[in-house]
Amino acid sequence: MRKSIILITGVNGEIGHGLVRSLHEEGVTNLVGIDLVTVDNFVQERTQDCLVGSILDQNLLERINAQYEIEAIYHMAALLSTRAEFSPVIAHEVNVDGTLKLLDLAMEQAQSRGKPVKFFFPSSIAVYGLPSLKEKSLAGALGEDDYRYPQTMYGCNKLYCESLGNYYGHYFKRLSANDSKGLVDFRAIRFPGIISAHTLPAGGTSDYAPEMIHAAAKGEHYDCFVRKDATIPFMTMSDAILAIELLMAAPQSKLTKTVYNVKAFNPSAGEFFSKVKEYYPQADIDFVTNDNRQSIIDSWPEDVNDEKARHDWNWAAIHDLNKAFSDYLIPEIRSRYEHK
Ligand code: AKB
Repeated sequence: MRKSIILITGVNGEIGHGLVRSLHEEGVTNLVGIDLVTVDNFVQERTQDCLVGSILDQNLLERINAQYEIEAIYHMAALLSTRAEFSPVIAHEVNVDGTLKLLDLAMEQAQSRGKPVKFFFPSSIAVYGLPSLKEKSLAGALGEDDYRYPQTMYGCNKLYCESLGNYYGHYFKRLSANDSKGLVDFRAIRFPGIISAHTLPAGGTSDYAPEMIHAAAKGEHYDCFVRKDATIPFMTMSDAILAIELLMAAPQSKLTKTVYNVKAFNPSAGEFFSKVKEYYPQADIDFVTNDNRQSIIDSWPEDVNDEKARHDWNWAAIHDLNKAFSDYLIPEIRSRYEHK
């Protein structure tokens, strides 16, 4: 008999760590992870098994399919926006071909189990593309159907994978005699920049905020690569995990969309810097704009409308900017670096 598991790809990544932490705290004991690297002890101790390999390795996925019965997949493995701009073809292979392979695994599992497999997909505000700062300012908070003109390979990947997930969930092999509708229960959130107290991001363009506060906490100099007026939405990692869990726990009948916006706070980089200085007056931070990375931030929305998530699955961020610092970032970051 195959063991029933929950599969997390990119398990050693930022959101992977947050998911493992939260699901383990809730008593989930059948977590299996995949990552390109050997996972750290934190993940190892909280998972039933961790497989080192690529989501593109069909033999690995076949092994997983044979060995396990998958209840749900949290597909976190991806190349983020900055890294994807340096390696766009590899990004497409990982972000799109990898997602297609995982969707196909979910479908095969659901068909053999005879019941749906839940599939969480982390999309991104990178699917949006504003053509100018003026239009970004006029557009304000974007709804899910606004300005879906991505200007990065990562954003293109995420937007197409949203459509792939919708296809697998509602239209898979629609000329076949077998009805697969609903077997892959695809659910996605377009995440803003995410700030974790426990981990640092790798290869994102929104990384300036987490990099700034972690550098301040470590007493290190930091050159912020965006202008002080650069503005995009952010949320804490704990709120990102809360959003995932609320969406995945929602009855399918309550969901009017497969892809949702969520929001928490949207400070400018200068406002974020001021907040950091409140807690770290000695923070040694300069603003040295990288025009290319800035152009990506300028194409992303200054805010998003998350009323659909609020209505369908009772989403509400716990941390606004002030609470993000006072209740999450500062206490957790201090304990992280003071123990070092
Ligand atoms: C990135 O910066 O690429 C990601 C994102 C906003 O999706 N953190």
